[in-house]
Amino acid sequence: MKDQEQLLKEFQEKIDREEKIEPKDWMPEEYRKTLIRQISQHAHSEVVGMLPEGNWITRAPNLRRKAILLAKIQDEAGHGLYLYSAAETLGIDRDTLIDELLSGKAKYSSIFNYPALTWADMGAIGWLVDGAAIVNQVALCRTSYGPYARAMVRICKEESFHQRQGYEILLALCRGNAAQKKMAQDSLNRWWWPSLMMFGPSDKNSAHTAHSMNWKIKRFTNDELRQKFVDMTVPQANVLGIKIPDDKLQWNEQRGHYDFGEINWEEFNHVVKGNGPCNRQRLDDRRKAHEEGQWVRDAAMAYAEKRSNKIA
Ligand code: BYC
Repeated sequence: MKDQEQLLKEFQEKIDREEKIEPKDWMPEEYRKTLIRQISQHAHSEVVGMLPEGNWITRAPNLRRKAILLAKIQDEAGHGLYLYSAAETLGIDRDTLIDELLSGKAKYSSIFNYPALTWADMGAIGWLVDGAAIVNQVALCRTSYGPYARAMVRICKEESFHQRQGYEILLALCRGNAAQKKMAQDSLNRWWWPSLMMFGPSDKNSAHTAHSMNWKIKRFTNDELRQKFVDMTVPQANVLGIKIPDDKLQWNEQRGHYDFGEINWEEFNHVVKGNGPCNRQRLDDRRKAHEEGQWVRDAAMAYAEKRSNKIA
């Protein structure tokens, strides 16, 4: 029988060789816990992330926009399901994860605690929020845990369509009349900073980054990904002809990156602690949806039992 030290050594060597860790492989308890935490927070973000856009289905400006928005929101539900399944392979059941979300114990992305006030926000969410999600998730396609990495590959394909549909909404508004362009600008003003916060605390304040990088759960730090997002997004804002609300934003020739202003970390902490503009509403809506969906779960269970009796 191998001792703990030997198991740990072999585990790290496997990760360093870029081999995937699979559900039945030996893994340190901390690795399992970190993954359950991150994957479940990610799954909750996908599910809660349906809410701000869901509010706009009945108010989409035309049938085409409505069909696209519906499809996008359904995709987010699917992403939540892949991710809950990936978390379940680590030995935790879905009911426990959902209870943790509904009781307010589990975190989900801060971004979904901001309100979607205008149609332009559907554009900004697609462009900036899905854009930030892609930057983070493309890196996660190479995460060390097999089921999470495979879920990410599929999610990224859909996410890039989401990002483009958001950008296209804003492009239409920016090519429209003055009021439409103003609406697009206002939306960028409100979503820019919360989008940068999606990448988490700065590296010096990030509790989990060092461990997660060592285990290759995360492939880039929070600040590295945030910088990638800024560098990618500034030229896109220029094409739209709207201004990113940051006076410190400027190209730094020496670094080969954009410099940008300081994030309001007080606001970030406030939102993460449950005190953002929509935290309470989001959880109330999720609880209501869960209660109202009880009959669907009961029906599915009754059907599954009936089928298994027949097979037996
Ligand atoms: N909001 O040590 P850190 C989407 C927490 S949605 C809230 O850096 P880590 C989409 C963090 O959890 C995008 N909490 O942590 C859906 C930790 O708390 P605990 C969701 C945050 O894990 C629909 C503490 O702060 N994407 O795609 O190393 C429509 C310390 O942070 C946030 C993912 O979840 C935040 N923004 O790094 C459109 C991606 N940031 O657990 C789009 C997967 C940090 O100690 N997740 N916290 O209580 C990750 O990549 C990492 O978990 C993070 C944080 C980069 C988010």
